[in-house]
Amino acid sequence: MDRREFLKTSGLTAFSIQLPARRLALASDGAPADNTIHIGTALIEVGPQRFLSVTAYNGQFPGPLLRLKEGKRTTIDVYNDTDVPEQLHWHGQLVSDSVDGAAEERSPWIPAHGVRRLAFVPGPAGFRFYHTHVHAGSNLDLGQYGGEVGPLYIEPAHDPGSFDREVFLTLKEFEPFFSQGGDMPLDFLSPSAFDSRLKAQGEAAMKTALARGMKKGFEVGYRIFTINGRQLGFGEPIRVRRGERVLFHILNGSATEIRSLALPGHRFRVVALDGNPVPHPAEVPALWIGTAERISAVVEMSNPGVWVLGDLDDDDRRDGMGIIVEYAGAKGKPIWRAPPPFRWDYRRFASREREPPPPVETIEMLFAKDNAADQGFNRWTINGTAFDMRTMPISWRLRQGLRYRLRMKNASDDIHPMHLHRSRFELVRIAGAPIAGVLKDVVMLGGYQTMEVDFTADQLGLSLLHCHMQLHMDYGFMGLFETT
Ligand SMILES: [Cu+2]
Repeated sequence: MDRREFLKTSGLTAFSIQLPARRLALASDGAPADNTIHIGTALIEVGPQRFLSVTAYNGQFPGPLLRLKEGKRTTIDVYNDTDVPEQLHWHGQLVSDSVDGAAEERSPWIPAHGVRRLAFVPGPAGFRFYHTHVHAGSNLDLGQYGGEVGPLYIEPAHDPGSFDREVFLTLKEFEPFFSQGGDMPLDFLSPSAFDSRLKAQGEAAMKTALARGMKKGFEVGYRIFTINGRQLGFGEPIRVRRGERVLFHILNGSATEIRSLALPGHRFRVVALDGNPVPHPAEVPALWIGTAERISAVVEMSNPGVWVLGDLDDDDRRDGMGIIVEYAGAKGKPIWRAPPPFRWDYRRFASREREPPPPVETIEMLFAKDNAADQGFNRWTINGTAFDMRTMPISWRLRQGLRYRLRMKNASDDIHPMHLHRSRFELVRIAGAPIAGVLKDVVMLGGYQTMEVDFTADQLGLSLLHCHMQLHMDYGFMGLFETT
């Protein structure tokens, strides 16, 4: 279904079930919901007198921090005040496919100018988030290119550890544009070894395409970069005191980008990845965060001054990707210093003892890029097939309660943040190297590398696997599991 067809169909649907929104919301039991979200156009001030018009949650960016209690059932009314049907996805939570918020899983739409009441039991505990799950394709006003991203924290039954306070940071770019070819950082992951067969395959495909006179497929770039919706230097700094331990919950809310972050003169003690406590908390000088990944890290404030907590990329930091950290009593211009060379390695946080149990089955997946094959956009395939949005076929059938292994082979030079809905997976092998105990819902798969992850199919129904880059998922990089 292309964009026009989609709007035609969904427009009809929306028309037939428009109105009366408020009555619908109260229909179930007459009581107001625990939380309310309004999807609508908002003006957000990202810099001095620089206002952007974007679709957002409750008129703000990021959306409101939702704090839910693990295991305590909650209700949320989601009003859609726009002209386009919406899906609101509860990223990282183990909820049913009717609530999860993905059309591919047959979650009902939140109709245009309509409302849907959602009821679910939040979990697991930790740092999650919520975002739109609408197909954007070539329309940069739709999907996660706008402002439909918000942090969500599920209070654990037990105390997560010692810190003095929490700071939530949402990283997000605005004013997207298309270009032919991009400049994504590719050389920061460890292990860094390429698989020569995947490389040969990917390079041959690219060579064939370019020999046919094709240009490179479209990539997305941005003009504005923000943390919590504000460019570096605009808005309030993070005010700290010497000796304080600050727990940062950092969300990469980007539609397509991988981000990095450093705070000169300080180190991050990573305690959780994607909201899940890591077996081996470890200190690092910088963070690398794939699209939709989250990192929770404690910083001990032991170096008084005024500092820039910012992206390692000079251009992106200049365009706003940073926030000032200011010690009480400190004065002067905020200081940025690049950290020492450093590679991001999930194994640093892994268990040293654990042996992952064997799976009942290993599911092989080959990811490939068909350069500029879809009206100038790269088409993405899993095992040779681009996901068909009209038929939304089921690719893999699973039995409930069994442990499966995904062997994901990347025959492209891009890094793909791979996301599995309604589940958490354990990393078991990265580019041939073993790893155990790190639970995630998004993981960066390196260019021309293979990664293996295990998960237990404990959620009945449909679960979507996809690359979390909007541009990749919209052009085929998705697949569906059904668990019975
Ligand atoms: Cu991708």
